[in-house]
Amino acid sequence: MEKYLILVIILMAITQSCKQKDPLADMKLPIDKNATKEAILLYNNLFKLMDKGIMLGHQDDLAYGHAWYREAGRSDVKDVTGDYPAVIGWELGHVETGAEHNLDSVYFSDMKRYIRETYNRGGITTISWHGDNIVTGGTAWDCAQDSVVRTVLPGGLNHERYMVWLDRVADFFLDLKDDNGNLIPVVFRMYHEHTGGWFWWGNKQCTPEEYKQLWVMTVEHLRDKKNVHNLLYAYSPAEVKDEAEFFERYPGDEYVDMLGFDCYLYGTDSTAIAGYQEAMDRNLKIVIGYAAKSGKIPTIGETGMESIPNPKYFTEVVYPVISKYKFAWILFWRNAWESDKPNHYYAPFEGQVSAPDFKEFTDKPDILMNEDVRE
Ligand code: BMA
Repeated sequence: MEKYLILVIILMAITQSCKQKDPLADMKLPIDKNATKEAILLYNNLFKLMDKGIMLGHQDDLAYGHAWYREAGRSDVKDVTGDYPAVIGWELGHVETGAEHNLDSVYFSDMKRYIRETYNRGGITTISWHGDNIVTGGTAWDCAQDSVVRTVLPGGLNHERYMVWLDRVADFFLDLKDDNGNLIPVVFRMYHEHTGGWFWWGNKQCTPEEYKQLWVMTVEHLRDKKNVHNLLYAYSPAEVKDEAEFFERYPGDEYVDMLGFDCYLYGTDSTAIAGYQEAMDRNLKIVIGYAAKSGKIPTIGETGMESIPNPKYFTEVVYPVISKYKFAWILFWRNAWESDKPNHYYAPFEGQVSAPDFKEFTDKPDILMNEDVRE
């Protein structure tokens, strides 16, 4: 009897330790049911972090800043605040053509290294893609035609060639390895701002059905054909007027992990500010409302004010709106190198008029920087 009891206790202990060994058992799964362990952890961590605050993101943060290019360890955000952003955005445009660097002169080999550095520091990577127009060979903004999307869909004239482009995109993701050789999980925010008409995948360039097919085809190609399992997929239209517009081209819950929108402040007067705050508020409500219903993660895909002439933009324009909500991150657009585009920056650098305000903004307990999300 005693022996039997001991055996039962040992068995119970083994069962318990097996349970403890599988941290993924109770976790939510992203749309990719074969997602890597690291992608599942990232996905679940994003839900958890929303209780802690809103992560600060910055595009191209480690590659260059307003007054520098390719300096190891440097970041305009870090220069001003003492810490890196929690989220760093990168841009894939031109990877599809096999180029060595993207359309903003960031080498893909450097980008992979920056992504690894970010991952090692506990930060998060999100990736956009201004892919070229495959029909004309022009840029993503070459959108005079209304047939590009149609021709890359199955059966279309450019379908096979476009699959080669997607293969190159897949190869990039499959080459994101950590120090142990495991794939680094990242967010892919593809075919963004499609509710506007300025990209070849925009709302004047294809029908809602064609856009949805483009999205589904891309997910299925990367995930199912190329076995890319380290991605979360983010849907991020330009700011919309209402839910109907947000969802007119939505590919469906089975194809999207995160919901966001892009929204910029143009102008310095009070009418422009009020309009921006109203648009941010309206879009946050739509995204957060639907994310709660469908189990998705809400974000702000892109925002900012070019050149930040308003010295209180961060604490008085942005913060009062965003602090009312819980969502994963707010990403400010890139700080172009001054000899390239001198006025094109969205986070301050040292000495810039909004730098003290940005520091105050990032010091708020509910705005999360890299150190705040490090495990
Ligand atoms: C745009 C601008 C461009 C840039 C593109 C892709 O919004 O910043 O200068 O080439 O994004 O990063």
